[in-house]
Amino acid sequence: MPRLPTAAEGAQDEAVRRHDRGAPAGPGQCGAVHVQHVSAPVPLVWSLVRRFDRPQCYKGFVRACGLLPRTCGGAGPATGAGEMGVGSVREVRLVSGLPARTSTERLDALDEERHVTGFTVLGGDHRLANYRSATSLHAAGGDSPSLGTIVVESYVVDVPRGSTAEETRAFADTIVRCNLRSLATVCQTMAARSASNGSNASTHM
Ligand code: A8S
Repeated sequence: MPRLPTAAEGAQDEAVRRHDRGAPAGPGQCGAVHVQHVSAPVPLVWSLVRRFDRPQCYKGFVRACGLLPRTCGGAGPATGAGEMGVGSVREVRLVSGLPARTSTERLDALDEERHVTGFTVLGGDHRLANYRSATSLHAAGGDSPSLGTIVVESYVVDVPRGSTAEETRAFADTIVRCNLRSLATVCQTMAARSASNGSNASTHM
C-alpha cells in the first residue's frame, strides 16, 4: 500500500472501526478486512463503487454484467424495470481463465449518504458460496477532501468442503486486492483527467 499522509492514518483506523462488518465469521466460515487509500475525492470513488449494475468498470475479472428483472414486493423504494436498488440481483460473467464463469449476486445495501454498499453471492458455478461483501468510503482527511478516500472492504464466506480457511481466504484476498488496486487506478486517472480539464470533483456526483 502507498504511504498514506499522516492525517489519513488516524482516519484509516477510525474508518475500519466505523465499517459495518455485519455478522462475524461463524464456524465453517472465514473473512477478512481490506483497506485501500485512493487519491481521489469520495464522490468520485462512490460514483464507481455504487454501480452494482456495472462492476466491470473497475473489477478486472468481470467480463459482463446484467441486472435480472425485478420481482414485486422487494425491500427498498420501488424502482422501475432495469433500475437498481436494494434487492436487485445481477448476473456476472467472468473473464476466461478463472475456475468460475458466472456468479449471481444480490444488492444488500446502497446508502448514498453514508457511502456504504454490500452484496451477497446467491449462486454460480464457483466455490465462494454465501460470499458476503461490505464496502464503505471515508474521507481520508476528515474535512480536507484533498487527502482522498479510504475504502474499507470486508467479506465473510463459507469454507468449501475440501479446502482450509487459509486457502479460501488467500483466494478471496487475491481477488479483493486486485479489485481495490484497480479501483484506485481508475479513480486516480479520472481525477487527474478532470483536474487537467479544469473542472472540479462535483462533476462526478
Ligand atoms: C468481488 C469479490 C470476489 C469475487 C469473486 C471475491 C468471483 O467473482 C471471482 C472468482 C470466483 O471463483 C468467485 O467483489 C466469484 O467480486 C472473480 C465468481 C464470486
